[in-house]
Amino acid sequence: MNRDFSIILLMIFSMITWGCQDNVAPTKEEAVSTQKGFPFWLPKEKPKRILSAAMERNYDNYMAPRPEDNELYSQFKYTELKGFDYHGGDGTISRRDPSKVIYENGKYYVWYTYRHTSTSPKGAEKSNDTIPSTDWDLAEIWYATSTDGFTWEEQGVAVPRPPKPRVGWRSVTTTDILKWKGKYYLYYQGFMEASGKRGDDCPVAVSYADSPDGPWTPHNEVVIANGAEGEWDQYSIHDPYPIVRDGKIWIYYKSDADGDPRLVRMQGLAIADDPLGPFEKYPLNPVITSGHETTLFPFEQGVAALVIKDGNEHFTIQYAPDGVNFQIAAITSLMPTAAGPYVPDAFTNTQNGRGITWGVSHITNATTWAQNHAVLLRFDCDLSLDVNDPAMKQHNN
Ligand code: AAL
Repeated sequence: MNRDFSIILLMIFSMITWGCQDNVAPTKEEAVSTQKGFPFWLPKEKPKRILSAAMERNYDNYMAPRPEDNELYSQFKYTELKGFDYHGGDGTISRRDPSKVIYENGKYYVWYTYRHTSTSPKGAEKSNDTIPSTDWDLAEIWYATSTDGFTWEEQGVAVPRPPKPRVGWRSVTTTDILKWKGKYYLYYQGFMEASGKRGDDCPVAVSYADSPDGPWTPHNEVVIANGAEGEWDQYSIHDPYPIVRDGKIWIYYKSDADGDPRLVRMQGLAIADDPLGPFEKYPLNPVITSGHETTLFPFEQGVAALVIKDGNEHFTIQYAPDGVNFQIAAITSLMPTAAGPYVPDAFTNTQNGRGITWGVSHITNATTWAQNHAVLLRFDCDLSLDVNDPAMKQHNN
């Protein structure tokens, strides 16, 4: 090897070594002691130095400073479900607003709003006894079962529209399931008028059964009523979503402005000792200022919420250690609409919620404001604390 070549090799080696040394992370003490600019990596713990507002927020507002370490951050994957017919997508059949998925009798169950009408929705003006105003008008609650969460067998009606003037005679929609002391309860919106003609100002009704296959007995009484005039939930109680917490039934719900420009969609909570009520509304309602349909699940000692479209904090995942004081834990995108997750510990009164990895959501074909029809989809995500936990693993695919 000639001398010049050896010198070049030595220079290259020194440059590499120098570069490596430069990339060695300083200790925490070194990072704290220097105020000369932020290190290029993101320390897990908030540095004890003056931070910009954005960096302060990055440590204070989320569950971890990097989404990769944030257990409440996830992206979402969608898969078409097998087993549902939509009549060529002509808008005469719709399935939307699925419940949580539960696992009983060796299979998964999901309930949803099912509309099968002679025409697609035509808006409030043109609606009548057989023509729906919106996608969720003239609907019933149907259910389906599956052994793998991808291929479903539609089982038929669970809750039909009751005769007029009972609650829900015009439409029963947007249901969710509770299992309590061996019995099953479906909570749903009971329309007394077509959607679009103030029928959306509806309260919550409930039916109960000894088996998830029914038969379902309607309670025939409003179980969560609209708020008094001027209250945030005066117009509607939508998207009832029960979980069991502190030994009681906690139902989160959405209220809607229904055209009142002073109001926005927000989410509140009502709590009862008995599934048929009385439900007491939480005094600090609303507890979530954003989002559309409600989707929540026990997470560690608290409750996590998928907060999708609508409101300043849309497309966030939020967490409340006490189930009521929610903070933004993560910001994400393409979140599942009207998600009904598989929540193994929704009714176990857990103080150590394990999270979710999949569920059923819907997607709408919004050709007009009235919406042509909606389709159920499977979503997968990683919002689970431990996918290897036997309770999660048992039924996860
Ligand atoms: C949904 C839900 C409620 C509304 C309508 C049908 O996605 O928020 O159910 O009433 O839209």
